[in-house]
Amino acid sequence: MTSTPERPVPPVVLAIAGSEASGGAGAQTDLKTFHQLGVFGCTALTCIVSMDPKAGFDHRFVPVDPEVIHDQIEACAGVHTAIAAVKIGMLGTAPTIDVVEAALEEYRFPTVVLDPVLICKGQEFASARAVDDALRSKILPRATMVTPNLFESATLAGVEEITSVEALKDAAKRIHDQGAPNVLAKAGPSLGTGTALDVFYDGRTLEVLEVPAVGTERVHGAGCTLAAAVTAELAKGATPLEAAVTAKNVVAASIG
Ligand code: PXL
Repeated sequence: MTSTPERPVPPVVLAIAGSEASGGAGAQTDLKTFHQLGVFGCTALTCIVSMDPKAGFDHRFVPVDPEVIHDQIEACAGVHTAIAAVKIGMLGTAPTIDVVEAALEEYRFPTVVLDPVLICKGQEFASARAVDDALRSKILPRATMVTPNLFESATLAGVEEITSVEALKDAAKRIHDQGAPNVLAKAGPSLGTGTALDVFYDGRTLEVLEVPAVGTERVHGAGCTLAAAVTAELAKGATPLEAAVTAKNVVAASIG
């Protein structure tokens, strides 16, 4: 691709994420969001999720062979001369976390956004303590920005549950102290504030970001869209706080 003033080459971003077959979350959502925000997306699939309509839409989860995950990242890094930012979504197993950690070490991508997916649509899919710990110790410190939801914030911060804005602020600080320079701890509509509320913390600035809530339900794929939008905006040169603000507006517009 050649860059011209009329047709500048878009930044390339990589989603290391799971496939969610129905297209409502995961890598499929990431690619749509990347395209919407004018960046070029490529993917390394970590797992295949097929929700089961016969069993309350439970998540049937099949991990991709770690070597194949490695090969996909290698292909993306080889084909594209520069990957401006990486979004990490569902990993789910210890061997997947290990191979992604090794790739982050090898390729030293300049910006890494971690959506620490431990739960989808109310269903905890990776309850194994070892997986939580591996994500916290091996991937979190390599992230430029992390975007946990309430449950994931509680897990990463090591607290029982988060039921107030003050507790969410505290959790964001604890997660920052574990090595993630920018934290966007998401409550969405779940704290009953009548808004979609998230807390941003970068070690100095603590901002409560709110937009009018669209309904009171948690929305499947909203977290993926938010993290993908943050990744796209960072790739285009936004600051982490600017990226968070834009991403919240993108999610609100996509739900409303
Ligand atoms: O929304 C979290 C999520 C992320 N990635 C994949 C998913 C889900 C939830 O269903 O299936 C692949």
